[in-house]
Amino acid sequence: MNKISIIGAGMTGATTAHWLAERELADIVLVDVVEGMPQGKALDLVEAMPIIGKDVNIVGANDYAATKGSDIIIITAGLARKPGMSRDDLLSKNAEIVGTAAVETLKHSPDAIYIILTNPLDTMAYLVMKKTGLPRERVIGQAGILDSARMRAFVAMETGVSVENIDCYVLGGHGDEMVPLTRHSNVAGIPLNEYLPADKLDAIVARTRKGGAEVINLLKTGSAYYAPAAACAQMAEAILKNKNLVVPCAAYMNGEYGLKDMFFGVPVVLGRNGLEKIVEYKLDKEEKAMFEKSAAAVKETLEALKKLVQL
Ligand code: TXD
Repeated sequence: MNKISIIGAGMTGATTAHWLAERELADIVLVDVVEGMPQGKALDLVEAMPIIGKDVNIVGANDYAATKGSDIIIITAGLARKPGMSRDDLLSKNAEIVGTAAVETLKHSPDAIYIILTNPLDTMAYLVMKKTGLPRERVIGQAGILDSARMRAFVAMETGVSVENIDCYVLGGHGDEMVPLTRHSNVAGIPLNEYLPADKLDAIVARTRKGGAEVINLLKTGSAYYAPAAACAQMAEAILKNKNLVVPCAAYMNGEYGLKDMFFGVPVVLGRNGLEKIVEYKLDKEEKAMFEKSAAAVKETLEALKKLVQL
């Protein structure tokens, strides 16, 4: 059985364990600093397995030793946004938590592939790669699957068409400047900008960009977790089953899309080596301008990180 360790057993961490267990994909370890909480959530999940008929071992722990020999490490540890907070407000605290978690878990799982969730996402993924010295194939950030799924859900609500017929691609940084690509998104093959009138499409794009804040403002106590966790589970499955699934993820850029030495949301091929390949779309002038604006926002947070942490 494969093994997946999730660092941070809060809302997204525990929900990722839930989605993963349903897929019967791997044994799962939940790690958190809060005593008893990861153990309690793991036990509760174990007790659900007879009901859903999945043979998965799930344990909780307060130390990294339990993560030994993991194929995948998912990092969700850190603070989440509250109403009025930007993702960047989380920077200094989360850099400390995520940096330590990455370095410590690698000692127990030298072959693991890392999926990063903690915000500010693109910057935390960069931190993990630099702190661990891992090649870019093995550090991937989750953002684009979620942002794209939100857009797909909004298109489904507008059109009444099955979510299965709707493909959307939201690229760029995981912030308000994210880039929903309407020309490449489609309903059963028909580009969105042909399928929907401009005003409806504009409203969907705007709602997608603010998708995270919309949920936070409703919840008031934390941020979204069902959809982000489902996205993580999809990434883990694509990797462990070597699916070569093309999905938007935050990847380390090495000249693709004209960007270097930063993480950015782009379509990637996910397989057993982690990031197998970056897919490059041909962008028009307008799309390029949106990419540049989003990249500038990511670079700004990255500069702030570099002032805080020696990398
Ligand atoms: O799409 C995305 N990338 C995101 C990112 C979608 C949703 C949430 N996103 C970010 O993930 C969010 O902004 C946060 O930075 C993280 C975690 O969000 P979550 O909603 O799961 O937050 P919780 O419920 O507060 O859980 C965080 C847990 C909590 O139980 C802490 O006790 C724990 O992290 N924590 C730690 N665990 C292990 N080790 C250390 N050092 C540690 N510090 C805190």
